[in-house]
Amino acid sequence: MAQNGTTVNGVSEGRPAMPFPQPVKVQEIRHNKIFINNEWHTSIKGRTFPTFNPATGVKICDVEEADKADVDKAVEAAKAAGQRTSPWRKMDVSSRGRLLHKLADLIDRDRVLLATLETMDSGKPFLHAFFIDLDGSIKTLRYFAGWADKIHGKTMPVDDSFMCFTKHEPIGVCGAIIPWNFPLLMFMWKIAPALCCGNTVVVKPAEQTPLTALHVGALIKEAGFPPGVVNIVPGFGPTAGAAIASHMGIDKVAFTGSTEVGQLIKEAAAKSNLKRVTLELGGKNPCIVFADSDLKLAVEESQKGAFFNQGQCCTAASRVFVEESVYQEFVRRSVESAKNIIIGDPLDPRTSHGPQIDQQQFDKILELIESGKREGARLECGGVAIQDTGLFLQPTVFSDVGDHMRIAKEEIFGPVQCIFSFKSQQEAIERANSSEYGLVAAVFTRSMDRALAVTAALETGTVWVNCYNALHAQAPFGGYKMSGNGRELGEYALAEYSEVKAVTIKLSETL
Ligand code: NAD
Ligand code: NW8
Repeated sequence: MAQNGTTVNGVSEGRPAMPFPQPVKVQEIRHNKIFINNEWHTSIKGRTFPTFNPATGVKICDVEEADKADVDKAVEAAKAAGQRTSPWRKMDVSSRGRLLHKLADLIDRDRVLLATLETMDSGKPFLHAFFIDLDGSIKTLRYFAGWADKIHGKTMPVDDSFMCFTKHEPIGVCGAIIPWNFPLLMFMWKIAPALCCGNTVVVKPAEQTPLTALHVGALIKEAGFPPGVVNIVPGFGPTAGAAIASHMGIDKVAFTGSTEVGQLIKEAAAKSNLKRVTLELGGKNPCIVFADSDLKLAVEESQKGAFFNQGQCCTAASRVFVEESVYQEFVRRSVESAKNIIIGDPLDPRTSHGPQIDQQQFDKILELIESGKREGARLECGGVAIQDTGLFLQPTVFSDVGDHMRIAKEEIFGPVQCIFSFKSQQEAIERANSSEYGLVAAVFTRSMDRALAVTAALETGTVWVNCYNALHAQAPFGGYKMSGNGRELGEYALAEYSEVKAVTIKLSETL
């Protein structure tokens, strides 16, 4: 199955000159239970669920299945650990930062094992897991570790007879519901800001990919976090996930996943205790390529944007708008390059494209590809499964896509790049913005004036100029419109995990 060609996601440029890291042989899965109070628990109902390797279809292991009663137990532990007089709340805030750094050290120590587990459970290529997911996870932890002793309030000048200041306090118990596309990285995006602000957490990994989060449970204990600060409840959405969203003892919930479930979460939060909600949902992200751009760069970056992680990214570059005069050339180069992507065993370091996560997603993608063909888009390459290989799909490029087609409007969450042609800047902006989503956008041009003008007009939470998927722990990430509420990463994330207390003191003496 492996063919020669370029890699899709830029890992090749970033590789050190030393030999590639190799996955380890995993003989047995050590952590497959519910993690509460720094201890491993079996499910109260006595149930387990299997987790599969999407590259082979083989079951990796069974995992203890958390349901509402197990979530209740985890919330009790988190509540106790976050009490005002608890070790976690009384801890010197710099020590909180040191614990987060210690966790980052342990993740770095177990990096090869964690990358291997991530690849086995999610199907993403091992080198991507090693260089992107592990790197991003460690950077996220270290970035928020640095904030732990810098969560400052402000002093407000009022009139002479009052002293008025704010304190930023933890919200309390924070629930987190994690998707399967970046299981470890999304776990860190949730727990790192929550913990640096002094909260405690109850986290539900996706049912498809619980293994790396559970290994990190063991590392959280080893790092020395007090019991109950982090609790992990592997299980399904409608049971464990819904129990978190509607729990009266959870003060905030952070969710990454589908728009439909995002709506359910907000509804459950409203109907229970009005818990705070942050949502990272989907996107139908536009990438605008002007004729004055570096075309080689634009082809490469937009392709990485479309196919990275088998297209299973909320940031996927799924609508590429190319200026008319370079459109044919852009399509030709994109197709040539898409045909060279190395598809194969995700544990093989040469592989840059693995399987889709499960049969349901696979079927949904093929159905959308069929709709694209039916509605008259031009299938340039791919569009089919790789024979007899389960969940592997060929990177697919459609040209001549019309804005009214389903593939132009719906999130596909698979390796499908849709290329459109445009005539004017104004037209490109209007078409880019004509979506209910507003997560990210990219602009390719050599003119910085144009880049800034277009950036100002785009209705998205992130705009990348002459790059794609350029995420950093320091920069806020989140959606406009139906792509979500709130921001993760960066200083902005701290506001999502803090309550603000205004203190006003009447002064009896003024001079
Ligand atoms: P999903 O939204 O169902 O799953 C995400 C998480 O939510 C999982 O942990 C799941 O167990 C949980 N969940 C599911 N139902 C729930 C409920 N009723 N209450 C609380 N939690 C619940 O996503 P999916 O079904 O795995 O994928 C469907 C589509 O969602 C994909 O095709 C894609 O379009 C989108 N998606 C987006 C992202 C993203 O990063 N934004 C990630 C995964 C999926
Ligand atoms: C957090 C994340 C990153 C990082 C680097 C490179 C390529 C792709 C992604 C990425 C801190 C520091 C670095 C990526 C990750 C998640 C999504 C989409 C792309 N993240 N990266 Cl949803």
